[in-house]
Amino acid sequence: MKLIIGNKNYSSWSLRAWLAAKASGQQFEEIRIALFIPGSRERILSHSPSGKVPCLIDHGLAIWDSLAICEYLAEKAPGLWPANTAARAIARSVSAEMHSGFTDLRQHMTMNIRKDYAGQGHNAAVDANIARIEAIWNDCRERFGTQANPAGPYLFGAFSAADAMYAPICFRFKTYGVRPAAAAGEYLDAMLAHPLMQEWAAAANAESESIPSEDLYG
Ligand SMILES: N[C@@H](CCC(=O)N[C@@H](CS)C(=O)NCC(=O)O)C(=O)O
Repeated sequence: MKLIIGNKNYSSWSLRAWLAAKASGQQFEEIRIALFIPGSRERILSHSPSGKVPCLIDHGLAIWDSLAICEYLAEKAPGLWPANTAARAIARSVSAEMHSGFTDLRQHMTMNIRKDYAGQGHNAAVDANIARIEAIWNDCRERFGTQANPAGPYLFGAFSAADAMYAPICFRFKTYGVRPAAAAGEYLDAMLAHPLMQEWAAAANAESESIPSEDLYG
């Protein structure tokens, strides 16, 4: 398989698919295309019919869109979603809510791993998004995380596709200095300490390109 991704510092959708692919245990070749420079659109389109990253290629079959990629990988590696039916239904609900929502937070707190924008990006709508995310994390940890088999520090115990979907939020909370209380805060710490998150962050820090329009606060 090949996974087409964008800049690790900025491309939040790429991070989701990359984490899911790694967590699935499947071997894949990573093809990184720096976004928004001359030629990048053509390069992405040579792999991805939507012109967007991420895109997974498996024996010539292109699967685009982060959530579709998670579902495809989960068919090969069923452990990517929780085993329990109720937990799996809620994992899919919170993943779909992430995929289709939180537009204010995504607009004003773009993923930018290299920056320290503590205190920036807040308005009433962004703060409502943050409150909803904290509520989701607390609810998942309380209802499923601690009771899952296997238990673990992630939303549904063991690391799942739902954690991959919320991973960019964790990097955003770090950049913008958002610190949730209680179980949500412990979940944030566990995610930021995850070896794959650290591997991605190290690669983001080593990237040389910057996208000025994404460096929102200088
Ligand atoms: N809904 C898509 C969003 C994909 C997306 O917006 N990708 C951005 C990068 S994070 C992209 O490819 N931008 C390049 C462009 O629009 O030219 C998904 O879940 O994969």
